[in-house]
Amino acid sequence: MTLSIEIDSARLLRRLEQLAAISDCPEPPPAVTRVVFSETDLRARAYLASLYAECGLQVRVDAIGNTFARWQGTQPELPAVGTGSHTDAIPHSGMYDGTVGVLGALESIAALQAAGFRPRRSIELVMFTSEEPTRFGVGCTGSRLMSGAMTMQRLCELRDVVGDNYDVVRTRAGMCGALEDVRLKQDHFSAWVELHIEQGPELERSSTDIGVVTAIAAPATYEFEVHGSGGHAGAVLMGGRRDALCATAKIVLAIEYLARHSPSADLVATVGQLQVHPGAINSIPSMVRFSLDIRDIDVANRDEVFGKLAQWAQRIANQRDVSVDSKCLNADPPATCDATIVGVIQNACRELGLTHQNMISRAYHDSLFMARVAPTGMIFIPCRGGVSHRPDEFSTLEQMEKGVAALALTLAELSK
Ligand code: HGY
Ligand code: MN
Ligand code: MN
Repeated sequence: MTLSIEIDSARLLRRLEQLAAISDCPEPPPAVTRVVFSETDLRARAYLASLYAECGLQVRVDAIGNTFARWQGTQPELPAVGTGSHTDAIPHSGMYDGTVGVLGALESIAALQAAGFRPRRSIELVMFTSEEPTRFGVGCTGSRLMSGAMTMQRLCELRDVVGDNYDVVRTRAGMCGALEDVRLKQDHFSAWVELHIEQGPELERSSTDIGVVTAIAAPATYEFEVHGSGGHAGAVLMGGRRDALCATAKIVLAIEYLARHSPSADLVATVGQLQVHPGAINSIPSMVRFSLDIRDIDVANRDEVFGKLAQWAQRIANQRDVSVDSKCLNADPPATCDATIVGVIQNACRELGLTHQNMISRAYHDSLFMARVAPTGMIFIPCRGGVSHRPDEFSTLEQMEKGVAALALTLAELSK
């Protein structure tokens, strides 16, 4: 049966804008800040709950806030087809990252309902808790716990910037229930598909409508600490200093050098956070803590480059008579998308007359972990200039409409 899919993209945009207005960012939308378990995050969740009800979806929220909005199929006992993404947003970011995959999936479901489609397998729209690492230093805690990629013990070791542990923060935010119940049964989903903006320039460059993701890069996050001796900025002459910040500066440039000269062009390394102690104008830095986000589609190369940069860091520390330590927060393998799901997405594009190309995802997503519990695929839409994690992140209504339609036909095929 050829489904005639009508996407209400004006409603999608309206909802994206309403969600973007629920933000802690001092700048107005489209700049967005929405950190997990903040009061703003809870307001966004309440807004989304009102939308799920409009589609007649049955909603379940697990112990850490992963939200499952279910369109019951005619055979509800069968493993469901899953789709969705996240709505938390890093500080000063954009209004499309993650949200297109949640509100777009809602539009896909509404279009299928309007077209008279009845799924045999239930379709579950998932809004993951905490895809971004902003608060706890590790991303995708919702899908990690769901897929078993992270243990409850490890989750409860995570601390936020004020030192509160994850379990305390989630309980205070009103998330209740046993953490052990977050883990999905192995056959909970028969298939998983996430719609997301590309967060890169390839689709726009090749003027292609849809990116069919074949693999998701392997992310790793480390925390470095450099310790020197500090002291008075006026009294300690240059020769007698063990300046933690100057040593760190050399280490950060070494990281950039090694990433730029890596054998694999897919290797990327970023120092995004850096704290200086004591942080006084007239005191020599005695300790610097900084983050390292390092990724590659080739996990062996990622780990080899990390090993090299740890050696270089030690050498710089020795030369400067300071100490350097690093702690791994996460080091995940890449994920390969399921060939059958890739084929279903490609067929949906063909049926809709959409141009499409296979590609890898350099950003990570909850699908990186959902691939451990279900055959997984991702649908990318172009974003202007490839920009993301910035307020000027943007996709056109037409680009979103094509992505939502491709998702709708994909969900129909997987759930029929
Ligand atoms: O960092 C990422 O790749 C994702 O946007 N959280
Ligand atoms: Mn993001
Ligand atoms: Mn995202």
